[in-house]
Amino acid sequence: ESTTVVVIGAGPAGMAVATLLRHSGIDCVVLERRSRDHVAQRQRAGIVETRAVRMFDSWGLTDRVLGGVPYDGILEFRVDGRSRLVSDSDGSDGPPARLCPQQVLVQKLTATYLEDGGDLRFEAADVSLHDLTGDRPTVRYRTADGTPRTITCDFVAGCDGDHGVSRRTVPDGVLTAYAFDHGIGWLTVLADAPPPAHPLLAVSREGFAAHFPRGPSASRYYLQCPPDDDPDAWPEGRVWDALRTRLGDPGLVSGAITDREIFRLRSLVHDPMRYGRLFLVGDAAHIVSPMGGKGMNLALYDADLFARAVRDSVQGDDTALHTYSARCLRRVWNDQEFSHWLTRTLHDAGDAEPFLRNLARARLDRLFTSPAAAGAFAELMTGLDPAGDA
Ligand code: FAS
Repeated sequence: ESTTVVVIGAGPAGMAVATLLRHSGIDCVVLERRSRDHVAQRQRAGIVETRAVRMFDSWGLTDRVLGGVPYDGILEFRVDGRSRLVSDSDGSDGPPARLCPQQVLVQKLTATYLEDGGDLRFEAADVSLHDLTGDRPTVRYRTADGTPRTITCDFVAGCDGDHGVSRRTVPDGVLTAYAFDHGIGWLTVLADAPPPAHPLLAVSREGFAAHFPRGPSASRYYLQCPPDDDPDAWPEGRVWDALRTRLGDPGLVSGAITDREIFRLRSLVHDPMRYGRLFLVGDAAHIVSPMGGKGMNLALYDADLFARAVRDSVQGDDTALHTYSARCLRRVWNDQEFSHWLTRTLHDAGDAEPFLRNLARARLDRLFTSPAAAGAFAELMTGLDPAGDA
């Protein structure tokens, strides 16, 4: 069996790559280890940033792949209970960002890909990659009933996240990993509770908290906690008490908690994002802390560059394939820096030692009072900053 591209993973990166390739008339096969139901309900990100919306618009796919509602670009900061609204609109033309939960985007990308005749195989087990430095890589896997299958291709798109098989296939010493641990833990809670009027980031001496919309009747909350804290140490009552205190909202309406997990805020970048005919896309190449909402949006950026590069290559021009890694990494580091700046500012402004706390509060004052600082912030929030584009 053979195809042009084998895509490993059917998350945002994999389904964006597959949909854009299919839309370009390029054959590909998607191999996903989990079931369609499992992938369809995995809830994580919630905002498709302005740049990503305009990327889909440039492909003529907005109406088919984007759900949710337009985002008015207003972000609320609450420092010791005092609210300040910051806008991310930079006045440029074109559609705005969208409050589109990640699982809605993945479901719509999947539906679009299948409507266009795409080949998507769920419950593909034991995927392995071979001959990546030759002209025709081979991908092996087992179907759900255990049948071994082999596919030869021109390229492999490693879209299988941070724990996938793609990056692990690259021999030691080829990739350089740049890792950073913020030493901060977040308890993240999904609840059937009314979403806020605007995404809310709250700074308080008790620690950072946030409240984001996740659809018309669901919310995602974050509570800073020790990195090695145990979710069981956070019964419902404690979660809502801490949120009411840190968000400065004694009347916060609660709801049934549908998911909770604790994770460490960490960042990770692998360079280069390519090995032979394997191209790493999204979390398979880089992890960014959720502060600033860049993880999924970087996956969409990589997917766009890779799909365009393959489209050029099948027409005889490999330039974009050769520059893929460097161009993606330029935006990755730009967004890593933004996420790092926001993570440090919003955590130090709360409970860091006094000198760092005053530095962080000075940064927030600058953001709230200087049009130039607000403009730079808006560029970064929307992803429209030129620095990230090679
Ligand atoms: P994914 O991990 O989403 O997808 C990888 C796919 O590959 C999965 O379906 C997996 O099953 C499959 N796979 C893995 N190994 C395989 C194998 N061996 N064979 C076949 N398939 C395999 N990002 C934001 O932009 N904004 C946010 O607000 C935000 N919040 C987040 C909150 C949380 C709690 C978490 C954990 C992440 C958050 N993120 C956020 C980041 C997150 O959305 C990722 O960036 C995004 O899922 C990346 O998409 P993919 O690269 O497709 O990787």
